[in-house]
Amino acid sequence: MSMDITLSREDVVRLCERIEGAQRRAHAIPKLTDEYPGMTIGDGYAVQTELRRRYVAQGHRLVGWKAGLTSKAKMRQMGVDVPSIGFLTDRMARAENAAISTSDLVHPRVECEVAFVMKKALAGPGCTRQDVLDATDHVLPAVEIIDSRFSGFKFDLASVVADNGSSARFVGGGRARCADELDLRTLGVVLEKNGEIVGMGAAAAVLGHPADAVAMLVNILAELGESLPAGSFVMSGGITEAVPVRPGDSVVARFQELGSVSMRFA
Ligand code: OOG
Ligand code: MG
Repeated sequence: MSMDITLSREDVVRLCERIEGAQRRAHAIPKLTDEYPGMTIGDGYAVQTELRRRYVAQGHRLVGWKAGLTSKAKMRQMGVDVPSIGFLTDRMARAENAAISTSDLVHPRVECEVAFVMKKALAGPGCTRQDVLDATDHVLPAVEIIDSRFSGFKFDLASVVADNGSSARFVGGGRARCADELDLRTLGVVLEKNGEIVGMGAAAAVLGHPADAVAMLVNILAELGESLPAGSFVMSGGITEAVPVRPGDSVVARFQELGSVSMRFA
């Protein structure tokens, strides 16, 4: 994975403004590599870092990070075979059972994920599954609402990284549990939309163990010169394919051992 930056500072800022505009106005834009075919993953992260800097400067609070494209189901669905990371802010969080507006989103999709809340800071390189489990305060079930800003939800890794991994909203809920009381590989989840089962899987779908996805995230953070602070909320990546939602839909993710997370869309 090349973290080399080939774009000029001016181009990074220009692309960041384009992404920020698309996120704010909820309108789709062509993927960035249509104009910059030579964009690297490093360029994507440079744009994402600039986006994070701007949101923080505007008063958004960084609450954690997400790993993406960590399961075969997601990689197959999106045609990308390398995981990515993105940042999460307080403005993206929604309460359990909330009505989530779709008028400020382009084409939202939901996915079920295991979330980790950290009691200790973690820094890479070389972060392992065991390091993650030792630093975890508790795990909880979560639903991520992703929303690519790219037309047709079609992109490549450099573009989706620049768009902060399609991050849009997230809902944590259910029951918080200590990670060492559970087998996080065999933990099952069923995703229901309007009372019908639309996806199911086990958390092992995420890189063999969801804590491995968090370790990978910490190691990518190290390549960006960042670390994971204590107190961070971390989503480990969609277990099943993401499912499109529209106004009027209700969604429940039922996790074995961890309870369920519900929301509806307006
Ligand atoms: C990229 C974000 C993927 C996940 O959990 O795999 C992601 C996308 O599919 O738009 O959040
Ligand atoms: Mg996700």
